[in-house]
Parts: sequence; C-alpha cells; structure tokens
Amino acid sequence: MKRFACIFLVLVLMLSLLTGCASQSEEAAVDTPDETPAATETITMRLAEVHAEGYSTTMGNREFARLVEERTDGRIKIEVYPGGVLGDEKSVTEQVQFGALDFARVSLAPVTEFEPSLNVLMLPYLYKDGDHMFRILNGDIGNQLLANLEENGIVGLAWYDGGARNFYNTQREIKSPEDMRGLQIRVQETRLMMDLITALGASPVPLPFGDVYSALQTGVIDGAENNWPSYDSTGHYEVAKYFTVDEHIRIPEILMTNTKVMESLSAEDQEIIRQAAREAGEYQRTLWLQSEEESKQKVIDAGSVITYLESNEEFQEAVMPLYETHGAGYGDIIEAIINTN
Ligand code: BDP
Repeated sequence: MKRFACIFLVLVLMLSLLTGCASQSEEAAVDTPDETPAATETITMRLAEVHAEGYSTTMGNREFARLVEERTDGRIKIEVYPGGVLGDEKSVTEQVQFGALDFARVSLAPVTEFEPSLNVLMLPYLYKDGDHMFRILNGDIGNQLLANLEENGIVGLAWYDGGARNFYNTQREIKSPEDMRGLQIRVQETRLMMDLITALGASPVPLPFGDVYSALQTGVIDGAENNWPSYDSTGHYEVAKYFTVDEHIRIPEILMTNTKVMESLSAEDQEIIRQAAREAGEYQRTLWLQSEEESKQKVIDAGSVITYLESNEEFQEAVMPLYETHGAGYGDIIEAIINTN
C-alpha cells in the first residue's frame, strides 16, 4: 500500500512538472512579439465604470471601446460595464491590479491606496483650475507619477476630468468650516479624504459611491462632497439641497489597465489602446465641460440652495496640514506644480 502511494505521488509530481513546463513555454510565447495572439483571434475585454450610462466618463469609455474595435478591425472588443455592476471603485481597482479585470475608469482616490505618491496629485486647493491640472497631468510630473503605478501592476492609459468637488448636505448652508462642525460627511474610502474632513471639523464616513444616496436619505450621513455632474446624476440633490461652491479639491480620474494584460498584446495593439485611450480622454473632457454647466443649471432649477463663498481662505487654511501629512517627501513636486502656469 505504502509503495503504491509512493509511486502515485511520484507520478503526480512528474505530471505537474510537465504541465508546469507547458504553461511556462506558453508564457514565453506571450513575450515573443511574433507569437502574441494571432491577428485574426478575437479578444473580448471588460471595462468597469461606476457612473451610469450617459455620464461623460461612461461615454468616454464607450468611445475608447469603439476606437479600439475599429482600429483592430474588430479583433479587440471592449465591453463597458457602467453603474458599478462589476464592483465599487476600491474593488475594481484591486481587480485590475490582480489582473482579474482588464480595464477600469476610476477616481485617483482609490488608486492612491496602492501608490501613495499619487496623493500629491490630489492635495486640496493644489491646482489653479482644470486647465492647470491637465497641464500637470499631461506633463513630466504626471508621466513620472504614472510610471510609479506600473510597479504595482497597473498601467495608466488616460486622464479624465472630474472637475472641482464641493460640499453638500441635508442640514444647513455651509459658509465657513465652522458650519461643518458635527456633520457626518461621506468620503471616498481613502485616508487623504478622511483627513480632509477631520481637518474641517466634521466627521468622515467612508462609503462606496453607490451607497451615498440611501445614506443621505436615511440620515446615516448628513452630507457628502462631489462635483456638479455627480451631485446631479446620482440624484443626491434631491435629498441634500445645500450645496457650497468651495471647490476644496480636484481629483484626477484615470482609465487604467493591468501591466500583464498590456504585455499580452502585440506592440501594435498596445499602441492602438494607448492612442484610443488618449483620444477618449480628450473626448470625455469636452463632454465634461458641457455637463458641468448643464448639471449646475439643472440642480438650481430643482431648488438646490447654492452658497457661493466670497473667499475660500478659511477652508484653505484649515486643510493646509494635509500638505505635511500627505505631501511629505514630495515638496519638490508640490512646488513645481504650484509654480507651473
Ligand atoms: C465621482 C467620480 C467617481 C467617484 C465618485 C465618488 O467620478 O469616480 O467614485 O466621485 O465620490 O466624481 O466616489
């Protein structure tokens, strides 16, 4: 009996060694440009998006998929899954990192949990405006920080616009940080955003984007913060009518993939993907600027109480400690961003 088991074990071992070799040679084949998927093979990939159909980022993703399919003569199909059906942003970021998902368009916030150096691109009151942010993202600083992401198995393909974020709540007009005291404010599930709320004297409640509406409605939270189009598209304006234009932060948004997914494609297809993503990013930004205006008008017409601040100095002062905590070690980059026109 014992001998039998022994022979069996040896056989199993030999078999596993043999199959190990086979998959290795397959892997080697993937690295050889000539042996990447045959030009006629059709590949279907998935892209995750939390926003609904019709939102600018979803439309950008659809444009990305269209361009890739067209330029590869239908060999690469990208299926876009909007509305968070593949998971919240924290989860899809992890899925892309592990290679379980091909693409995701997310806010940079969940990505900073893997690569903290990216926090430097989302410090409060860092950019003068959206154009300034895009000059940084598309310049040396943006490229350098994106390269850090590759060490985590993630390839950043394009930047999308997410505008400036503002506070809104169910309770009262916010005219100064003083008015935020005691409010429970939902934030994205990342340290920097939690610290920002604490610095302003309110209590942060980290929650996935899709849970915010009901949390506002049931009073689990008093408020949240986001850009005009998200405040509109999610219907948050229906339940939290006090909106303050404090523009405390601009968080870049990113279309990303996994390094192994990219490496499994021919150099030519990789370039098609990169180029299509860049064009989709530009397209999204055009749509973004229109949607900001449209959403603003829509929520005003629906009765939101919009508070414009004479100055946001008090907010700026209160959040400055975040430059120490989250920007530590990146003083040069911060200075370079501030000094870029
Ligand atoms: C929106 C972003 C989206 C984020 C969401 C949030 O477009 O990527 O998930 O905010 O606050 O503005 O979670």
